[in-house]
Amino acid sequence: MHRRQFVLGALGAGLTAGSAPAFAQAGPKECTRAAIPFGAAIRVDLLRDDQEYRRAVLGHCQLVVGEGGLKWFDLRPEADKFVFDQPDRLLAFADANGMRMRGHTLAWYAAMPKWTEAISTKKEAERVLYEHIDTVVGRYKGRIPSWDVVNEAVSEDPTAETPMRKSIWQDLIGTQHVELAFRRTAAVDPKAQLVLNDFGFENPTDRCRAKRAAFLRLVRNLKDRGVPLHAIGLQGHLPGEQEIDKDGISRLVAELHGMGLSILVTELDVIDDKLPRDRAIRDEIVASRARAFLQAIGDVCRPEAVVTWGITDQFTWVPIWFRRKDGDPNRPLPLDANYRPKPLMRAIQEFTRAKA
Ligand code: 9MR
Repeated sequence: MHRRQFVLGALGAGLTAGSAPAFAQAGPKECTRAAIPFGAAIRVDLLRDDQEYRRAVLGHCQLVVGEGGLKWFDLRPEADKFVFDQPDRLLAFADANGMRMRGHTLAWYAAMPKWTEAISTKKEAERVLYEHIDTVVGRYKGRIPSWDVVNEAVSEDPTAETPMRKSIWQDLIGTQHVELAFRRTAAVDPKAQLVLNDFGFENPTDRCRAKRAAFLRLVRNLKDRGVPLHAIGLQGHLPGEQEIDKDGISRLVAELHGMGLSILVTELDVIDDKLPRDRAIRDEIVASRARAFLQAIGDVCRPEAVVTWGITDQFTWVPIWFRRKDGDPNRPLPLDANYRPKPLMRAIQEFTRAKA
């Protein structure tokens, strides 16, 4: 048997790799009971250089998103130069294997190239943002069906006076940059699903409560103004040591669903720097956090996709910021460093499979 079929068969996934998901623009009338597409953030060089990695992606994923590649500092090393090599290769891989690729991201505070620091007026910021959206979304029109148009626009610690995060866009254009980015993207690719993506919603803390409230205010305002916003990306970088606020998440999803928005889980992983060293115990806690988070969403309306931010513990952003003090490698993802499925993978499979 082909390894890919074997992996899928063994894990009993509801969807085969290669059955490409569609992305909704209008909000779901009914919440789906069908199998939910699973995907992961990809480092495209590894697809070429690491056969085990490639097989894992082929075996498990129905959709992919570049962990980098479409970020400004990758795409635009200089003001007048676009480098499409990484996203072109990832899209070719997705197309060749019947997967869908999501686009991440068009307007973000981070991963900006140095030259953008010289942008100093609202007019110039708008011009450069529009040029970016026209060029990038235009290039992939009809081929990248879902975009994280704006990423992490709301502050990590929002107050009534300062709900938005500092960024080149916020500083020069103001909160209106969100609306401008969505409208421009819709004008370039009217069929694409346009997503507002953010994190930090899921714990029973004042900070998360404030984040949910500020996020909802922004979304409501966008919807009231008729902005073409179709879905919300809940990233799901879950702090392993904290409980999931199931009511808080369910209420957030109910409000968003009530506004006709679809939900996607876009960057799931569990940050394990403060969890016990024992790997078996740690893996169970990681899985249980993800299960609680997914369940809190699914109890209201099952998400359109579940995407983890990487597929194997061997390649993850987590140690950049959350390296463990005891030196043991982080274990935030569904497959361990040797590509063996962990309890997190089983939790995701149970959640994503079709409901009777
Ligand atoms: O995992 C990504 C890492 O490789 C990049 O260096 C970093 C900066 O571009 O971004 C990381 O991905 C982030 C994502 O784009 C947005 N949400 C938080 C992710 C983890 O930091």
